[in-house]
Amino acid sequence: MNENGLFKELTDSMVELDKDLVVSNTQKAIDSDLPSLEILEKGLLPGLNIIGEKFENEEMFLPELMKSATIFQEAMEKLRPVIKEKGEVSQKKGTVVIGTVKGDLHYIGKNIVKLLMETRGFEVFDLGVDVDPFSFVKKADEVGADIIALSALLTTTLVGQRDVIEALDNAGKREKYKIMVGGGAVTPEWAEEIKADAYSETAYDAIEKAGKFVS
Ligand code: B12
Repeated sequence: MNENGLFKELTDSMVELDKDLVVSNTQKAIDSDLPSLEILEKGLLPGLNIIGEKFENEEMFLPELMKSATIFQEAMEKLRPVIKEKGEVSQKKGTVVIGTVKGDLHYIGKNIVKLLMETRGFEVFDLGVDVDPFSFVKKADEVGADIIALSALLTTTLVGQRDVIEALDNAGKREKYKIMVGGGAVTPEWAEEIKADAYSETAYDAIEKAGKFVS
């Protein structure tokens, strides 16, 4: 089977929520020496996007959404070591504090950004999900971060990104850190409105921009 066929099979098995097939298709793609980031971006993530659309159209419901996240994590167990192994092992480039903002429990995208940043030599402190603004500021101060990276997937939690920027402003620390924002709900307009230093639609773009901030 050609690589597009393999990616499609992977996407389809994700949408069908067939855990065993997703895991075996991921392994098949790895064994076929397909680039690990493409396995992620052309195989697994399109599947999650379709599931998101089906959820929106009420063709799938919360239990299926939850199942998709679990299956995705299983596939990542296979893919993560390959991404790490093939990533550049470079000198430490900079320090990042990352997290998903208050009220938001989505972490898949954040974890991908974290993983790619680590493979590019960043030291990443991950605060997890549902993180309040002051925890971001506290951790960034503690570790001397260069960048604070804020993920938000819900339109209702976007404000959490602005809250972090305001908390920094109020503490007179805004200039100390570059603020990167991303996650499904974020738009370039929103990033501009809250005066974030960078917005990225993909994890790959995020590491390119992060690299520029510390070079
Ligand atoms: C899986 C999933 C869940 C899982 C999350 C599991 C987990 N632990 O993460 C569960 C089941 C828990 C869940 C719950 C809910 N979800 Co949900 N979920 C999704 C789904 C299907 C996939 C999300 C995902 O991981 N995408 C894949 C990742 C890789 O994409 P990503 O996060 O956008 O990340 C990429 C970029 O954005 C970027 N990036 C991400 N973060 C960052 C950060 C920075 C700094 C940068 C630079 C870049 C960056 O890099 C990543 C890789 O390229 C989406 C649909 C979709 N298409 O996104 C809905 C979706 C996000 N969920 C939605 C909703 C409504 C909910 C619930 C409210 C449902 C409910 N009624 O309870 C709850 C909310 C819970 C909460 N308080 O957070 C809606 C949001 C609508 C909106 N705009 O507000 C979506 C869009 C589905 C839909 N179409 O309706 N969800």
